[in-house]
Amino acid sequence: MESVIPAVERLKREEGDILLVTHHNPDGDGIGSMLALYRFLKKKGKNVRMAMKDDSPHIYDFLPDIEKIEKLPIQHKFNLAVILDAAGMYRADAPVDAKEYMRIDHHIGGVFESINDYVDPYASSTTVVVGRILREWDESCIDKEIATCLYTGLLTDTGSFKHNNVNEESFEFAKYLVSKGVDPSKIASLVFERNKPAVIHLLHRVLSTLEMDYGGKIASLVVRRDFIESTGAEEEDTEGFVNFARSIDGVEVAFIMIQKPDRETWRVSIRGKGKINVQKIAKRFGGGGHRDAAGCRIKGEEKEVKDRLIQAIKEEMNLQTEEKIKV
Ligand SMILES: [Mn+2]
Repeated sequence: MESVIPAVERLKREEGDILLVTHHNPDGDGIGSMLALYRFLKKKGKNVRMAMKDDSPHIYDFLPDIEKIEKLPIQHKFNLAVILDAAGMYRADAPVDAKEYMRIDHHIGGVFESINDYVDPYASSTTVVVGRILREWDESCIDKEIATCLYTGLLTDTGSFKHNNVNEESFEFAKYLVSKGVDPSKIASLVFERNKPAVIHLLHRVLSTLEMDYGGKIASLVVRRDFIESTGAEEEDTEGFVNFARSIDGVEVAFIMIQKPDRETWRVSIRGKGKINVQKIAKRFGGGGHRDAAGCRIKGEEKEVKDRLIQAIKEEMNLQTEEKIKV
């Protein structure tokens, strides 16, 4: 029987070599969806490889086949290249040479790579989309290892089932994966409870920079370069720190400014809590993202950059409040 999902038909048909890739600075969803699809395609006898530009964060080192992920760029022309969990091939951040491209994802908008793309912005993770593909194709091939990769993407992209992208399908899918042998408690512990002491020392220093503005509606944190250097942590260890600012009662917008090694560029992550669309704030500085999570890069002195951000957030809050009143 023919599948109703074009991506399934396209992958079934492919007899040549396939490359799976994910975005740079890879996360649990990008890595999990790539590994799950890889293992499944191998079982189907396909000639498949995986690659990405950056190293995987150490918290995902327990995922099966993670050691088989190669580094981009690869000097080879593939028949088909599939990018997972990204708004387009450009997000690989390295050249990928193939006769044909395909995108499997859950981001809003993005690049159309081919008629075989499978993008559902309502899916809470890319692993949900990959799960639909695998179940449609051959459920009997989904083993405990594949289910573990799929669950890890679901768990991390929903912020442990806390974000506003969680829906009925998230729990149905989780239930299905548990029926395939997934151990939710073990995975949560492997992903979230293996911090190095240096990360907690870094967090301690970052939390001491907490500032509240605009009557407690804006909370900010700063990661200065010397915090990272003196604690022996890595820049990627700051992932999620912004959520401490966001968690404060009354905060509507939280942001964290991370100083890059050149000391004049700041990578900014902005988080909302449903009230304010933070994507619009990031866009003012040439960045982008989602409604509740966005980012951008700004150059300048710490104080000057922070003031510009707070000014932009205040303006955007007033604008968006006015819009709501008009409606
Ligand atoms: Mn994702």
